[in-house]
Amino acid sequence: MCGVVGIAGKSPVNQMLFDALTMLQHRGQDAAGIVTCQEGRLFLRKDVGMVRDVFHTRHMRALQGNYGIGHVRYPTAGTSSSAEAQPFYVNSPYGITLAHNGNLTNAEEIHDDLFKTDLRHMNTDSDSEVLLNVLAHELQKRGKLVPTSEDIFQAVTRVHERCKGGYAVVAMITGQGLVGFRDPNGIRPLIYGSRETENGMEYIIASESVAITALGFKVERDIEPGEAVFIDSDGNFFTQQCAANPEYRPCIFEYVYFARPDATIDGISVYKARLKMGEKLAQKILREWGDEHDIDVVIPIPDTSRTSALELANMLGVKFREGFMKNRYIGRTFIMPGQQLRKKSVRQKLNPVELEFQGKNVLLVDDSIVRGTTCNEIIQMARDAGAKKVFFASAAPMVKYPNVYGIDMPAKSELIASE
Ligand code: PIN
Repeated sequence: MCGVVGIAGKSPVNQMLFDALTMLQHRGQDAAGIVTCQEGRLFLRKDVGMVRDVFHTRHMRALQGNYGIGHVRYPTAGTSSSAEAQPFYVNSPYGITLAHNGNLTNAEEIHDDLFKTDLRHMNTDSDSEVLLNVLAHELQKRGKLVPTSEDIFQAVTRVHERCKGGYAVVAMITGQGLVGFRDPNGIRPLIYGSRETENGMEYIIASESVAITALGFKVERDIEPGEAVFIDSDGNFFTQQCAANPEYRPCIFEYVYFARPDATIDGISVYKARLKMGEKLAQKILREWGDEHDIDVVIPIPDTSRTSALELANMLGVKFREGFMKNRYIGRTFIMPGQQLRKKSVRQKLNPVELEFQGKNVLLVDDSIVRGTTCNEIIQMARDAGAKKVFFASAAPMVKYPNVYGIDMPAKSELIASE
């Protein structure tokens, strides 16, 4: 998963983009990048690392201009180099830069087409570079010196026809404007906001509403599945539905653990969704075990599951206790590649408060169970801390099939619920 942001401003956007990426840091801690545009010149800084480590004062100073886009990346197979950090750039037509969150499921096929029929070279294995080249090719075909909003929307329509999968995209067309669009199923989130300044209206497009509100912009609304928005270089705002058959099919993992709880996606509060997951889980426990259950205490696996575990405990009328303390200086475990590393990092990340376990029947709640490896480790930790019985529950439903739309997930055979 990744985080994207784009700002069409009336004053320099470097600090705003930095702040927005910091608000989206939870979506990817592997690499970060910003590109800005001033008088037809692009200024780019991207590298592996967290936002605060990638952008030093000298980089920030160099990121000049009132328009720009940014990206935070989380690692998936084959993306660990700084060359694959985003935004990506293609020089023709106009000079286009693009930041993408999601995953194309037909990237290989398009990659071949782009070379054979469109004679386009790609320098990485990233599907985002494929997406950028499709957009560039479709804009080029229109052959305009200055593209109109109609040209841009037509090009996005062609992107929807050619690209399959999940994508939320922000792109900057040098000297022409800022574009944002979402796949026809709205799999990945994208939302925009605005604010009035003394120089005129400014616009922001971002993966999550938190990046909009924290910067003092007003949330306008989510970009619809298949819709594109375009803000031209004068700050005029255009929008159009570009998909033939848009159909809303969002990714549940945004609500389960990906997005920040204070975000609202497609009108649904992530926090509220997590409370509801806790409520559903409580109903299931009561349905299957009745009031006779012997749970003494509900303990969340921090951080994401807290909201669900709290509501679950309330509904069961059982104590909610913080039994695991988290080392906040260690990154999110699911973004760490390799089983061994993941296992080690669980022990480094979570430490039990023993008195909450000693002699008790504990119900541990995580946001989801994917491979089931970290929960084994956590169950062992609870036993070692002196728990009498350990129950383990997942706030999310069983994960039976891999998610191919941009969530880092193992093959079906590695999913504990696959059988
Ligand atoms: C927690 C994210 N969450 C923790 C991701 C582990 C499943 N795992 C999915 C649980 S947080 S496993 O957002 O990083 O805080 O079942 O694959 O072992």
